Amino acid sequence: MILKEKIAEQLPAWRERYKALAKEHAEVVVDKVTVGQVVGGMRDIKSLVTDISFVDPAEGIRFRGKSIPEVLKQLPKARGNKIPLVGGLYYLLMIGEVPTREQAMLVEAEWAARAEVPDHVYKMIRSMPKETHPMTLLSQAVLALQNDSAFAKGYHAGMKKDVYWEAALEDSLSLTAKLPVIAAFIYRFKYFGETKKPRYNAKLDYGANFSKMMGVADKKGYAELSRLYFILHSDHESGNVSAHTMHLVGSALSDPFLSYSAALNGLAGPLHGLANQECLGWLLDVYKMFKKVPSRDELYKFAWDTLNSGKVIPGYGHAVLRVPDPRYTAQMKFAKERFPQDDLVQLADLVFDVVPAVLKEQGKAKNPAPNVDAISGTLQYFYGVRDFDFYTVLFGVGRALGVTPNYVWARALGQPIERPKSLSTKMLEDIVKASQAA
Ligand code: CMX
Repeated sequence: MILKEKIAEQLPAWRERYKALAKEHAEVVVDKVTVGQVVGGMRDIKSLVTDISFVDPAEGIRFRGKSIPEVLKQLPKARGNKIPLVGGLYYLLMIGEVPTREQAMLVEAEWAARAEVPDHVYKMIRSMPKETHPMTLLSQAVLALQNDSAFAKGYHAGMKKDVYWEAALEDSLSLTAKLPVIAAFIYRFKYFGETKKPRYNAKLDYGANFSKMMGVADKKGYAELSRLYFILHSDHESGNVSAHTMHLVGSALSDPFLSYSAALNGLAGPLHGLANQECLGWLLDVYKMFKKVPSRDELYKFAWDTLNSGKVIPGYGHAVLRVPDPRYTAQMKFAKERFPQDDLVQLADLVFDVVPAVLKEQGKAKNPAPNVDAISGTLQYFYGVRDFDFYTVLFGVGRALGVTPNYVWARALGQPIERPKSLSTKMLEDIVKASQAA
């Protein structure tokens, strides 16, 4: 299998580098940690290692060193498409090289071979109460896949540590292959009452399959959007809640299914992945209130009313980024190239003009610029996917593409169980007193 061969080729050199850091340079100081960071969500503490992606506060995400525009330009595309194959992105994240079209297609074929979802997963979803949140269904479905985990089986059969990554890769391919099928089933089942299993067509790529299984009207347009969406949502370093959860749970040698189900539960939080359902809700509230795209002054007042009522403006701000998120920019470009006249796209554009100024005036948000969620729901809405609570499920399909390469490499490099140290409030106060006395 292409990914296995390529990782095996690279592994000895990576292991040497990693071992040297752990054994020979363990005492070198990386950073200092302040009280503000300890009580402030560990913001910016440099304590995770990943070579898959890096978020530059002034530039945004780079996947294996490549910016979003570079990724979208350089990764191979299927004939007649403008957005790259998702299989190419997975290859890039796993291997660190831009694949040929043929290599990307080999990854697509690995997915097609593993896309069948066991019956008990469908049964489990069908048996849940109708009002269950789709993220709950997705997370449960991933857990339900766990009994087939090659990693769990291998571990209990005495698998050697230096081949953990091979079983992790097998599970990662199986998980990422099944996620779009499960997501599409949840969509058709929850909102349309359909119970039949979606069928993955080995002749179509990941994006086209997802579009077909979702049953949207414009299959070609939605396939392009799906490719873009999954690529953009794949990875954002290791410190965000979903990626960090995957890393943390995986560090206990929980298999990729157990770890990703946990990650999805973090993604379901309103300050993380759930924000994309709230963003579109806010835009639609604006639109309903004015019954059209409002004037700048009207929008300015609406934004202030939101802040004055104690709410945040969803889709704006970021824990790390200090510029407009390039994932926002790429999606806005997609919308403007394809449906610039759409009222919600125009409204989202106006929000981009008005809201950063409002947030600056308010003076709280460190970054008044849009993040990935400020536009992603608008694009789904255009193609007829209008059940907001489903949007985080889409994020859940995409995020697996980034966190599973991290999982595979964490096992390949033998990363240890994570265990930061805790302090009591009194201990922190004593540290403050001692620093004041000094
Ligand atoms: N609207 C109103 N206030 C905002 C704001 C926004 N969009 N963004 C930040 N602020 C406020 C914070 O609530 C905080 O206020 P308090 O001091 O009263 O608690 C203050 O500005 C400072 O926050 P920050 O350091 O700039 O931002 P954080 O790192 O604490 O939080 C985020 C980042 C994304 C949670 C925050 O900007 C937010 O709530 N944005 C809206 C929700 C959203 O879009 N989430 C999607 C995140 C995307 C992702 O997960 O990838």
